[in-house]
Amino acid sequence: MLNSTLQPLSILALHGPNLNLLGQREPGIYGSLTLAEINRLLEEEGFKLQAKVFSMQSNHEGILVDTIHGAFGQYQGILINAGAYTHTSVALRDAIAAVNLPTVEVHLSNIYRREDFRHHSYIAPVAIGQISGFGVQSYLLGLQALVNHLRSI
Ligand code: CA2
Repeated sequence: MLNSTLQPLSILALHGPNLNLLGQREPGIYGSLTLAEINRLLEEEGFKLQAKVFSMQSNHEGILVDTIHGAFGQYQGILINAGAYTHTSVALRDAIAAVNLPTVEVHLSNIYRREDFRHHSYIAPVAIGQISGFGVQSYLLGLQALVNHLRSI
């Protein structure tokens, strides 16, 4: 059966610090795709799911907080790889809790197989779920999970 009656969704994909360097350094940990390539794959996956994906990256915590605030009323859900701010930022966690938009946390690497300081996420308790360790597939699986969640509420 065609899904032609599905409500179109708008999803914000947020990328945190240093993720603009993807594809240029450390391909062994983070893969060889650039952020632009990941964003294009997210758009394509979104198209299949009838969801429009808007991507944004910043190295600045306050800009990410402002972007999360601005998401309220504009997007139905947030897909976030907060990078190193995952492990440090109460401000990002509070912003996600404040806008109360369903949020999925993703990581390219498996943060639990890495240094101890990466094992704790401030985002996880305010996210509906977390996907970690599958490279670019973490983003695509996260988007699928977020859209499925939004269509089920
Ligand atoms: O695995 C992930 O997706 C991380 O969120 C990536 C963060 C790291 O701090 C988290 O613990 C796990 C780091 C992103 C840095 O990205 C780079 C990309 C290319 C070259 C250097 C860094």
